[in-house]
Amino acid sequence: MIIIGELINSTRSKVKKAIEDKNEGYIRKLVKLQVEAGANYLDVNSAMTVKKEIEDLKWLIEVIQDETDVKLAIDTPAPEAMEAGIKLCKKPPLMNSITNEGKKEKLIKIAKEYNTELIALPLGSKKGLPVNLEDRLNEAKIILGDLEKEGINQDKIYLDVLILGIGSNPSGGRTAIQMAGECKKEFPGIKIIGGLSNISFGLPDRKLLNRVFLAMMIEAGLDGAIIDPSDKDLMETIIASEAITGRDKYCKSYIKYMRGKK
Ligand code: THG
Repeated sequence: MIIIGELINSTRSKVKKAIEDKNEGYIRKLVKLQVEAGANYLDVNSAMTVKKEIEDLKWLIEVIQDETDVKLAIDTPAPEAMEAGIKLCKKPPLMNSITNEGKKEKLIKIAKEYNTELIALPLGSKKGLPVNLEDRLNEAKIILGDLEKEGINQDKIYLDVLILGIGSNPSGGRTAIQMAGECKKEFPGIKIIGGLSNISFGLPDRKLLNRVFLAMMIEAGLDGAIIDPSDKDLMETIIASEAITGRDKYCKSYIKYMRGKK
């Protein structure tokens, strides 16, 4: 499973405050925590400080890269911020994300220019979020079609299934699970990912919901997840799910992990 650490996000109030206070120590702590827990990418988002998004994003990227070589995922819908961020990255980052909204062309141009990986988020060709499976698959086909037309290699593309909170969207869980299964079949060369913690917005015991959902998504075919890697129960759920679904052949990783714990 490809792990994208979600903790450095300005929608989290402590992170927003750390950005405002230029509290490097707090950001460095979040970097270490996620890298030591096994993150393959670190998501970076400063969009909550809208007016200063670019300036804050640059500051975050400098602080993070001073602490780790792990690749970044730049989490912004704004092409200007995306490009400014990419320019600072020592390794080509993962663009998070490109949708079917108006900024698509600009963002695809940036992806080509800097040869980055990218997350395609299936929404935006029509008003409102694609709540049902059919609309969501349609959005995915449109964006993947455009990326192909532009000559972007499949191995650069991560398709996000779009995960909506079950607190406000009763079908959010099942639609995401079905979407993962369908996309795995329809777009076999493309990695399927999702922002797992979205599922539990506003609900109690979020970690329980997150890890049960993650187990189901792994069975459906998920290749990567935007999660909090410092949640040990969640990481163990991944290891167990990979063993159960046969991705971890003869449970080698599972056994190694459990031996290491003793
Ligand atoms: N797909 C893609 N990118 C994404 C998402 C996605 N980026 C953002 C998000 N979804 C994934 N990251 C988070 C980060 C934080 C939370 C959830 C997902 C979260 N935050 C608390 C909340 O909103 O309740 C913050 C509380 C606080 O500290 O103030 O749950 O789906 N491509």
